[in-house]
Amino acid sequence: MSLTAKDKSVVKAFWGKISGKADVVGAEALGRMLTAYPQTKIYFSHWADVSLGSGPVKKHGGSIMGAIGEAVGLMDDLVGGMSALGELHAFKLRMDPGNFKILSHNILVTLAIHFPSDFTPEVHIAVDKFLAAVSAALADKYR
Ligand code: HNI
Repeated sequence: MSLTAKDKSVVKAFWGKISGKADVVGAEALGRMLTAYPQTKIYFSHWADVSLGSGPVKKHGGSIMGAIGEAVGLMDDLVGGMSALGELHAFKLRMDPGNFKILSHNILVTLAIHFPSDFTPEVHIAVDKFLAAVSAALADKYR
């Protein structure tokens, strides 16, 4: 399912409102994923602490949202623009691509909590589609 011009403009406008809190959102989304979906912890077993609010979770949450912020600027060519990150997850980390859905869900939950008035149903569907497109681009290397 590709992003329409409307989806892209809704995502861009919403991102403009939330980008200042991207680090906080990323840290909470990652921490929620590791807490509520403990099977995802297996990929982070080399970290000293995988709990919500820990140093590595905060730092890595910021990196993830940084990459997603970059993806907002790459919406016309996500597969090309995200190919290096796709290779990392597929070949180096050997992460099960089903996990992209789990993280995306946790990002949506966190956005809804932090931005209740901006997170309208219209924003919800556009951001959901955007995260699915980012995930599909990252998973392209598994094919
Ligand atoms: Ni992911 C590393 C972005 C989903 C497990 N990941 C990264 C890095 C970025 C990143 C950026 C750092 C790259 C670097 O250092 O060069 N990851 C993203 C994005 C998504 C995503 C944008 C989805 C939208 N990653 C996931 C998921 C998992 C995951 C769903 C596992 C459940 N990622 C990792 C692991 C690393 C990683 C593990 C290495 C972390 C480390 O510190 O060793």
